[in-house]
Amino acid sequence: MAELEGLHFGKSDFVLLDEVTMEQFLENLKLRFEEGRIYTFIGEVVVSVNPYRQMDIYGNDVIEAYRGRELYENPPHLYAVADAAYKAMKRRAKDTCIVISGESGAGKTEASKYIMQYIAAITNPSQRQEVESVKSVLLKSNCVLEAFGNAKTNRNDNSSRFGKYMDINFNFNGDPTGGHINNYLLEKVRGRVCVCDLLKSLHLNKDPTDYTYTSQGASTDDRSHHRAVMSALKVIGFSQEEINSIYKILATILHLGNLKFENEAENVQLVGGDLVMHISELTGTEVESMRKALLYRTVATGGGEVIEKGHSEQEASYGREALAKALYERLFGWIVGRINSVIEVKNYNPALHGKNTVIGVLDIYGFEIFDNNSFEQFCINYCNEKLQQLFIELILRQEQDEYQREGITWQHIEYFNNQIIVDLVEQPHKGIISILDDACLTVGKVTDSACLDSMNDKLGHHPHFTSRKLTPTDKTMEFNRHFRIRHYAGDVMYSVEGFLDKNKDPLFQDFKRLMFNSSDPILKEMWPDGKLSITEVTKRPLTAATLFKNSIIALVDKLACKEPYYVRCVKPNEVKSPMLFDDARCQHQVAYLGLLENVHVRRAGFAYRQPYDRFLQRYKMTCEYTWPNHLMGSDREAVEAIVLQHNFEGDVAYGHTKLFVRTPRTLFTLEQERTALIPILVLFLQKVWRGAL
Ligand code: AOV
Ligand code: MG
Repeated sequence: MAELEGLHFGKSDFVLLDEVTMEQFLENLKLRFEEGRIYTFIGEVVVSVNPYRQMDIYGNDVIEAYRGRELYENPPHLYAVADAAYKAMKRRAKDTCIVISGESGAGKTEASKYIMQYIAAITNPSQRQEVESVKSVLLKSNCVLEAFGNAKTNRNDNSSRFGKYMDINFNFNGDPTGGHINNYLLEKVRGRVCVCDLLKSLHLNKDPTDYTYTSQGASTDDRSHHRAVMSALKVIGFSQEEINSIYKILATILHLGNLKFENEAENVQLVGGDLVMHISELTGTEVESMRKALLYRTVATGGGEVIEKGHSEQEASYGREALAKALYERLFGWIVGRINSVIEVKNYNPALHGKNTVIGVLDIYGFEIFDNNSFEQFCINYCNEKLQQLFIELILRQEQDEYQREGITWQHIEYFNNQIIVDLVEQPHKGIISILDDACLTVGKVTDSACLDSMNDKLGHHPHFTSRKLTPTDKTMEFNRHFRIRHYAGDVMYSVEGFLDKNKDPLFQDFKRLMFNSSDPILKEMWPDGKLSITEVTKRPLTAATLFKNSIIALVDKLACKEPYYVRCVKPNEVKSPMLFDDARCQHQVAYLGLLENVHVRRAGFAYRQPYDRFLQRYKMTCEYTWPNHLMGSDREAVEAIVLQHNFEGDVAYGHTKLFVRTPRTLFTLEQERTALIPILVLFLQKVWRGAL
């Protein structure tokens, strides 16, 4: 079932382009998109274009067609990559990972779901109960995490506001035995949007005295979505008590949003007493303690004395917002932890069960450039720099390793190394994160713009950093408000406003203590750090940026020791249209995803490689020494005979186990010859069957 697509569908692998230029790349991508061919290879990398319509290419028949086949035997597809990762894991006991990247709305989360479905479909043929239940939890976890962590943004109706890395563990049979999910930087600011969407779909009663779910009046869509989330929660193993607590926390977040403060004779007061009563009931806390935590904070004076300090109206609103966001973040973290506790591999004994191998699937927010870019975009784009760095390193390293293993000389390729930008952000003492942290640790009031000054001082000469102060002629930047990073994907201007607040842990210890003392054991479990009293809180918690940096470094370490497979997603237009291929938008993505470099690297080395036995199997009919009878000694000798007969010696290299082919054209010629021979072959076989030969 080789893909012998006519010119009509363009080239199924970009390495087959006549010339590697942006024009040709885009032309091919566009042609394929318009013909409904949304996937194209670059070697083993799959480039995907969001079709923005339901495609009939994910059914069981398609899964069967890809199962256990080699990459080049079928048209490009996510299933081909999923199968390659699975085969490597199973045949060679390799840990592998599938990294899915692309910008918001490019189709990463959908791709990750198809990949998971494929892996679930091809494993556990004997239908063992325990394996089936691991698979269903892994699949259902997507639904729950999306319900809690996705929101509508202007770029994607179902945007993941968190990054997700899921490890799936396999036993020696290649069946899934468990898994683990890591989540990254849930965007708390958008938390309210997620919660509101969720509550709407759960149709939580608007009456604050009633936080129970009622489906009356909900639309069919809402009801079925609610049913799906509930059933997923139950399949995963959440108890009714836990589900109740989840609802109560969601209702709390909603009600906190309605809470208002007013200034009364210098003192800040709550407007209306009912709401705070409901909130304390929902959170299992005393009304008086809740009221106090909302209006005052406990501070330790220099002399070790503890005093209560009344909030200003602004501080009170700020505290309330911080509490709502923290409740949401901790709830999300707790749900992920709870799913992990269900799917974690238990009682695995390598001596007994063989090596436990892993396939990791990474679906993380893509590079973001908005009109106004803030702390979140800074973190997200830093994460993409790190992943790009890994991509460059692994793709090149993997090639080099293979050439070395097979005893073939490697020729070095130049590429832009974005390490310099990674350093700009993360270098200790000098990088942007370190400067931010210093500003946050400084006692007294440090403003965002003072922090920007400090960046200017320390990073003034950095080729990838600019601010208006440094280049006063730059009209695009407001004085003292913006800085610009020249990312590998393009220039992004960040507004420094709010950076410090978002980087600090904004939540008053009083709230943490209050939640820790909740009579709801599940809520209490989410606030272990509330155990400390104000005098015990001496060490400053790590800042948001540093925590994020640490988690991304840990992620990169995890990925770096696995054999990587890549899915690079492209968003064809900004209007979610299945028809429109916006050339300028696509060109930009192809450029920053480094896809042309990828093709160059792939072509500079050897575009194709195949084990001798496979190559022989496929092309033996094109050579008189190997067809109809194999007259040579070893497979390698037979392959040498095929190469010689076609005069391809100059274009190939012989590895220990594989044949390496430099230009795709060679393989193309063989493929064409093979196709031309097939009808003759069929005639020949028919004659054999009829006894005519
Ligand atoms: P993202 O994960 O890359 O964005 P999604 O995977 O959520 O993007 O895709 C966005 C939307 O595009 C989906 O809701 C679908 O409507 C459509 N779509 C994507 N892939 C397909 C496909 N293969 N077939 C049909 N429709 C598709 V973000 O999470 O915002 O970075 O943060
Ligand atoms: Mg997503």
